[in-house]
Amino acid sequence: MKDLKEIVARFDTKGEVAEITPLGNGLINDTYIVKTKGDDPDYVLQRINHNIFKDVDVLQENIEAVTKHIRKKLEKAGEEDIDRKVLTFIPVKDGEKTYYFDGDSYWRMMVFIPRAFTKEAVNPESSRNAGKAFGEFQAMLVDIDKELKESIPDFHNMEFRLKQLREAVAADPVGRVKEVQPLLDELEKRADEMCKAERLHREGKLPKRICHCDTKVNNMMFDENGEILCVIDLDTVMPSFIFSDYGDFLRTGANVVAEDDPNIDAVEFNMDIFRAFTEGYLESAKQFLTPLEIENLPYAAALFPYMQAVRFLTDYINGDVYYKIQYPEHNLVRTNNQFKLLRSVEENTPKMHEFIKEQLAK
Ligand code: GN1
Ligand code: MG
Repeated sequence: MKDLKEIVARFDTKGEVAEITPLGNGLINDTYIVKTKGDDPDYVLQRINHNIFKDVDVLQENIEAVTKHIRKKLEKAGEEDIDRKVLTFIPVKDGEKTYYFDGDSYWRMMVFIPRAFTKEAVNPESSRNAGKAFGEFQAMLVDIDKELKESIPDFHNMEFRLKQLREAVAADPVGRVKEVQPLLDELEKRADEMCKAERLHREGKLPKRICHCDTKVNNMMFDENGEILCVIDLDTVMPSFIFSDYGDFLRTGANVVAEDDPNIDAVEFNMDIFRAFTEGYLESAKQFLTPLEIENLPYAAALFPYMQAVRFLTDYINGDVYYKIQYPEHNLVRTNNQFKLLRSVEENTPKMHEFIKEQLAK
């Protein structure tokens, strides 16, 4: 892998590269682990998907501001092992920027966190910890002094996502609309209700806060004892409704199967995960959440499978231009999976409200 070694050489890293191999299964960027010889740290190398992150300066400025702010908070709190609790980005040699442009692609590097693991599935205990961790992540960023920009404009804006779907349907570039019409009808039926957050925001009732916006289960690092070390994949950290982080975790964590499992009958929303995660999240986030935000947590649990179904279906109709796919129907399978999850959330909504009420009364 000569080329990748040349990229690595542009960054101000320590040690001599031993090997570079692919890492993880993100749908957007290309990720590698860079192992070094001896005791020097290993690194993560990423090719940033520039089609999606159009402004790499904004992207990296956001990430640097957030990681620096969190580092300061951890130091102030007297935490140990801080290098494993927040990501460290490496500047280029003789420069300040934390990315390198090779004339074609944008690259960045961070320190690989040793003895840490990601998970593709969670149990109630790790979900409770995850809830706390994401609540703490949001809480730590409440007083960040830098104003973050949207690294992807309108990323979790439901009205915008529906507009994209409707444009794709009108254009029908690869002739797939006919086959998905029943799904489109189901999604349209719920469209108004699902755009509630945008309306509340316009009415001045719902704030935007700094959120992670990609709180998939596999975006958390656990230590050898199953404790959460930190939250990773910070590309989408930006101002959003807190629903983003609460809802997107449940979308992945509480689905009893993977988001692309083709066995749609098996898809179900796991209420044990919901209860544990909500308990953990409220524990750390109750301090800053408004009553309206709390009241709408069940809405957030529905919003994210819905939004993801809209996004996957839009990509399917557009001919698979956004998400990496492994086979031609992949985005359709993902859509059906997320829609089934939404139905399961809808069935459980009254129970969710009850549970949250109980939690607040405690
Ligand atoms: C993408 O990068 P990754 O795979 O963690 C996507 C998320 C989706 C997710 C669906 C920038 O996340 O918004 O929820 O796929 N990220 C972007 O699996 O679009
Ligand atoms: Mg990821």
